[in-house]
Amino acid sequence: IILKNWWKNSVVYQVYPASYQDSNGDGIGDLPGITKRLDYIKKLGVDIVWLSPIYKSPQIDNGYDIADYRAINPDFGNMEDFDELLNKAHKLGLKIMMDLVVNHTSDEHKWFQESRKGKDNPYRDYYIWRDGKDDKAPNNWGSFFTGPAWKYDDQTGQYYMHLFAPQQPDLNWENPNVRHSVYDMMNWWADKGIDGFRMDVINYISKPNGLPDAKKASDELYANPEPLVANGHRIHEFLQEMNKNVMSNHNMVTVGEAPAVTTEEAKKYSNLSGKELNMVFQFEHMGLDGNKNPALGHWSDRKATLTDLRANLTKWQTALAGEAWNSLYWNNHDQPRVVSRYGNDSTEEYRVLSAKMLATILHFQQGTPFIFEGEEIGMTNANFKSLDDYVDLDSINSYHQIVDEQHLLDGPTMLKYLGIHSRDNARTPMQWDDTENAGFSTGKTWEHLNHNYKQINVKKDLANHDSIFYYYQKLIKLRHEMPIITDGIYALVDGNDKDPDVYAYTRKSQDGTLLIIANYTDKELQREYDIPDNAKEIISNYSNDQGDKIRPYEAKVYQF
Ligand code: TEU
Ligand code: CA
Repeated sequence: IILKNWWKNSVVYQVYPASYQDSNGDGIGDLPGITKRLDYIKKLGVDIVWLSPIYKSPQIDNGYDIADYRAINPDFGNMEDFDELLNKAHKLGLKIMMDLVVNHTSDEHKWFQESRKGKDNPYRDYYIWRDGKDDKAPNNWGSFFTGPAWKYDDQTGQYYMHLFAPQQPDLNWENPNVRHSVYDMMNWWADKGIDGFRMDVINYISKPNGLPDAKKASDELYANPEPLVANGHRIHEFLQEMNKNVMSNHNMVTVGEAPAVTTEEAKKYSNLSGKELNMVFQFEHMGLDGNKNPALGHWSDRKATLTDLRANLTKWQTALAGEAWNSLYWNNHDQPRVVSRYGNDSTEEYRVLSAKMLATILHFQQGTPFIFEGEEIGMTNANFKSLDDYVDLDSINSYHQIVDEQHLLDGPTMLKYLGIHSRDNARTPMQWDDTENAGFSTGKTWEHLNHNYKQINVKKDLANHDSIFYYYQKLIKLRHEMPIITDGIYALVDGNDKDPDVYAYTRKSQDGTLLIIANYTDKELQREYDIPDNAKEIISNYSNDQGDKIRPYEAKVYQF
């Protein structure tokens, strides 16, 4: 039988293929490697595996630049390897969620190769081509990866739009042929048996009529197009059309990556009526530690306060309740490691405690939790010391723009900020054991390992019953067993919105109450909450509960 809304009490595990497990010694993770590790993923207890892009790609942006949507990147294997992965996953009861990157393609995609040939090529209109204005780009937009959002192409004397790298031209969603080509491709994967899609920057696909200039601050080289391209005027029409053509004909789960999405917009995207997506990734809780100067974006060493973080999570919990569905995440391949970011990785004791504390805060909320590879063992930021250690184009471009071109920061400061926020922090190879290259590969790895793999690895966590791994395993099991974690109404404990140090909230349903208490600090605190005598502690990162005394990073959940 097919359970309706099965994704509501599911937990997703994200695999970044290049960094998970190398099977042939070339230093790059691959599909046979992932297949080999599915038993491990099953042991954690998750329901769905989201694979970051595995398609044929020149890998300018690690696969988010797709050259062929129906072929596997040769470094990762071939289609038989994929079929094997899918088969084994299904045998284990795991679902496979594919990454769908359709705001843009690679410039090596055959649609773009055709498109750039001539103004009357049948694929011309698959992309966004415009004449320049007075020998300059058609508008003032900047790319999210620095530089302008337009590239001049000699062959036809026009510019094409690229919100990301120049090798990632934006598709023209105004063209119905583009839309139906995408739906056909999605159906092709669905017919193959995959179980869902994570949709890359899906809320950027509808561009504004006339492509007007965006507002630009005086110290910015280009204007940020995000306010104009996020949640554009035709976005809901496009997603409803996609839903009609694809999702409604298959039993699948969808999550849209949606930067700059508000709760009001999210209620449309992920409405329980099911006309568009099942849920979106919102970004507000990832923006709380950004730089106050917009020209510096997220490059900063500011810490997010609990007050801001809690206010944001609470806003999303309450605004969507009963109307739409939340995704819940601390990490992904674009974000620094949460234990370094919102937790404390300065000592082994605090690393373990704070990783569990953050997991507790997230996993008792309403929504579908996403775990990024390595999060379940508390992997930390790599904090590379030299620019040469970085691979991510956004990190390298940003360094050159901010330090060399704009002189907004000196080199050492920018390096410090890269150590805190670079996407490479998430992308270091998975730490399986304490042997050479952490058991990830026998060859030279495409991205440096985190130096701490001898202390932090899967083997060690599996051998210790108090490990972060087993804590995550328990959180997932509780979600599967207790409907209240899926259905319960979320509320902050009275007055907790003013507590700078402790996060305390409840979930309530006809099954009773859950009270979640989490100390966000390394201080020992004293707090009194109303807890009936018959309350049972269902999970904690400390043994021997001490009641009103809440120890550093202590997290505990009572049921009554
Ligand atoms: O990320 C989109 C992304 O990084 C956004 O956060 C964007 O940079 C932001 O809106 C700017 O304010 C996705 C993928 O997750 C990422 O790995 C890709 O590099 C990117 O799209 C392009 O495909
Ligand atoms: Ca390999």
